[in-house]
Amino acid sequence: MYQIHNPYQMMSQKNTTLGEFIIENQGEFQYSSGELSRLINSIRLAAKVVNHEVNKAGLVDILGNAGDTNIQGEDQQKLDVYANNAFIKTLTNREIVCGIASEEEDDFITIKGRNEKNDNKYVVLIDPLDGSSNIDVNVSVGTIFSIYRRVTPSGTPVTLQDFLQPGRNQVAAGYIIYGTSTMIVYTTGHGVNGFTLNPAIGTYYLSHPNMRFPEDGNIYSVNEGNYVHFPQGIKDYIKYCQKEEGDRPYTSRYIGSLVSDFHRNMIKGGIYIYPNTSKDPNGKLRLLYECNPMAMIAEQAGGSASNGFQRILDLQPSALHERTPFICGSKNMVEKAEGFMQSHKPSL
Ligand code: P6P
Repeated sequence: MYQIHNPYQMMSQKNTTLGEFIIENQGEFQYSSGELSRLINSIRLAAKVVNHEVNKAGLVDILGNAGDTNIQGEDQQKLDVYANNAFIKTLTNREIVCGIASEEEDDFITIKGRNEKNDNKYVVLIDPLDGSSNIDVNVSVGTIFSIYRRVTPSGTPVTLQDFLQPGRNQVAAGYIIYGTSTMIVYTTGHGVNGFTLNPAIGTYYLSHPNMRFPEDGNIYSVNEGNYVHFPQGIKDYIKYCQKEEGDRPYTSRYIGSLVSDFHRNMIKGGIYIYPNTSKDPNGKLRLLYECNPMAMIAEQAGGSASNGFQRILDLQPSALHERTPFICGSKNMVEKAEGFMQSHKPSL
């Protein structure tokens, strides 16, 4: 188990900063021409900007509600709109990205670049502020990002095809969690590393090197309020988790914020489930900018992610905002849940 350093302690210890880590590991990335590093750096900057706003969200009532104007007469923005604009602006300014898709945008955004040559190589898909309904109750929220190389010819405008790639094509994926501390957790296909922001100096430090999903766990995360609408396989799996036998019953932990539930489960071992239901036949979570990036991180950390029948990263998307059932976490727990989904036989 790695030691989690106190961010305030880091100033006195030699700890790798995110910037140093990116430079030290740049060679690992097969396309490395520094552009992906600059892209990760731009996400780092946007995360700091958003973190500053998220952390004072509780003061919004004093400064003016979203939709009002604040004391400077500026329009008060909803935080998820603010986060969306911050990431789009930062990514656009760095001349690396040719297109952006976001949960907050109906269609993708084309970025031609200063030379209008459409020769930037990467597309980015983001959920700028996942779990934003938790902001008002001061519960952790997060940003999720997914990065691909474009597949259409350089020099032509980006197309929907560049975004509708299966998750296994991702070149990088990560999340920022705005919690008791702010962290960036990401992978470029060579393992998963977590960086904690030291707010005193605005620097991220490598606090969670080589993060690994424990193969087993005893935490299950699912909104059991939807139980009656779940497929029988998930109902059976939940009853399996609750049965007194062996290392069970498991603990139920559900924050209602994917990034937070995922992050805790990756550190402690556990499974997150958002299944299809009779109300939502394709589930609630979005494949492109929630499930694919989290699935890449999970697999890079030794975990797994499935829709109950197929590997998430193998799913061929057909629409920007399509949804998928999502089962993700400790490898052996996901396999068990898949067994129930695929057999539909009560195995209590
Ligand atoms: P429910 C937040 O809206 C989100 O997309 C995830 O972050 C979270 O895990 C899930 O939806 C919560 O959904 O239906 O349980 O409130």
